[in-house]
Amino acid sequence: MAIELVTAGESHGREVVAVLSGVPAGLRLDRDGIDRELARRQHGHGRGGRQKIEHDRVEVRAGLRGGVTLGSPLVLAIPNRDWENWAQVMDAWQVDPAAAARRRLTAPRPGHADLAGAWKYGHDDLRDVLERASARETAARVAGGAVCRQLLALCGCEIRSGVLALGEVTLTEGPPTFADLGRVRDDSPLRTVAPEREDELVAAVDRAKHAGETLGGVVGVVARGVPPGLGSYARWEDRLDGQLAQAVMAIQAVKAVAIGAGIEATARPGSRAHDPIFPGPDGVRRGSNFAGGIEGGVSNGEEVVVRAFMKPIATLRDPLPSVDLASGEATTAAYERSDVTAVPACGVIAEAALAFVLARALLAKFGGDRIDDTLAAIREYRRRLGKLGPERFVAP
Ligand code: EPS
Repeated sequence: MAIELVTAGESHGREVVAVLSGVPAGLRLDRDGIDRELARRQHGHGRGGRQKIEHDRVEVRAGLRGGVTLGSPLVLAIPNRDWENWAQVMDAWQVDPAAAARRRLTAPRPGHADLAGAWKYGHDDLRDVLERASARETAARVAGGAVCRQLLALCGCEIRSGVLALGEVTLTEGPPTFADLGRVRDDSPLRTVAPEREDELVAAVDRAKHAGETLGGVVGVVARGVPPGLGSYARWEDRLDGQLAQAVMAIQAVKAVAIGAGIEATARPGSRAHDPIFPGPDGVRRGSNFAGGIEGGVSNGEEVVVRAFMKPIATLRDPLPSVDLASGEATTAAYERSDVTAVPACGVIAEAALAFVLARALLAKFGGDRIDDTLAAIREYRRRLGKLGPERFVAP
């Protein structure tokens, strides 16, 4: 049974929820570990007023007994503290339909889901789109990803991320390594790979805020200890790079994803775009990792390297031209409040995306209704690969 992650909840509703099914039984969950991931996601210079209200904490509502997974679906809820301030708006149609009609949002923001969402679902109040399109939903993805991360940690796999570029400032060109991301400090203002240059970036965020602007950027995410053989070339939809790209691209405002040196390699000759294979005393060794740990849609035991490219947030204090969908007249887009940038958070969310996809691929290969069975299958596989397996692959 494949592991699945469904999220639910509106940004200003009671809570956001993750339902994670297919996790093996017998996994001792570290609830504080989930909360730590949630706190990492909330951190970052440039977040808006909402983050002063929310202090995300997970409530595990199902799937756990005595702190250990049962093999049944996990229900992870994160209450929205801001809900109290919005309860009337959220339920206005019940309380006072006439007032609700007057409060309708009808000026879609360019770059947001507002317009296409209103057309698609037939909503005449854009709140009915934005409440679910909001990146608040990523709190649930991070909670689900945190469980996957704990499962992966048992299997010897770790994930890191960091900001590589913000607005016009590029801190590092090309794909990062796991070691590069070891420089990122979660308690620093922007979680960058170059802490010594963060002041420069903090100033850029402040300038953007002053100007009513928003900033995009690039994050790098790297997983180390991924067993070889996850994903498959045999069916296009099983290709690991395709699955990772889908999960990372599905993060709000991400518009491009690269695996390894996927972008840079386009301008190189083939002899400098691939990673030579050498024999070694402890297994097969690679001369480089341009492939980002994936060849033919299959993990090869090297670090899995992903970059996500995030556009600037679409909610602008000085809004762009729009059309009032109630009157058909020209207007400017709606504005309530906004973050200046959420690029540091994007890294944490992308870690969760990798954790989910890698855990799903790992369970697809090794199975296991109980976590001990999964670990035993990985050890057996390591034994089978022997001295001609990847030297980096160390079984748990
Ligand atoms: C978001 C808009 C802002 C962000 C929100 C994502 O929320 P609000 O409209 O309440 O000010 O703060 O992100 C979160 C709440 C979060 O926890 O990440 C949007 O439109 O996507």
